[in-house]
Amino acid sequence: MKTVITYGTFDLFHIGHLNLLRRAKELGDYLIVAVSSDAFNAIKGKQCAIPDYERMEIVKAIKYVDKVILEESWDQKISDVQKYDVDVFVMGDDWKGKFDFLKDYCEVVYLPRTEGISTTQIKEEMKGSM
Ligand code: C2G
Repeated sequence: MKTVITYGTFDLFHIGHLNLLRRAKELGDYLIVAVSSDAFNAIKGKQCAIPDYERMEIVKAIKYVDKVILEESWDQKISDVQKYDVDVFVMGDDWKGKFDFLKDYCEVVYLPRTEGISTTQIKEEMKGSM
């Protein structure tokens, strides 16, 4: 069984997130998604519209996703890859190169982002329409 892992905030879940998860699952048989906790997002400088336990539930409901874990720090990836015997680490290519240190532990794949959609853009558009 080929295990794939990816990490993200997945706030205001949108088609860019879905495209990423679908393509990540196509790279293996079992997809683990680490969803950033609210506390970790504060470290990332991200203010989420949706709390972490709801973002986890939404990601859990996606048919491509087999397991959801919490992402609580930048430093958990190596231990996650070892703990879950991960074969492939996947991220959107806005992160290209940032996680190449994982190449010592698993395959590292950066997938093209979905153009024209982002959580920030959704928030801006919502603000504009109020
Ligand atoms: N994504 C995408 N296309 C978009 C928007 C996002 O492919 N239009 C991808 C991102 O590249 C990422 C995933 O969807 O792989 C989740 O995006 P975010 O929720 O914005 O994740 P981020 O805040 O970048 O957190 O340790 C890694 C971080 O937790 C990543």
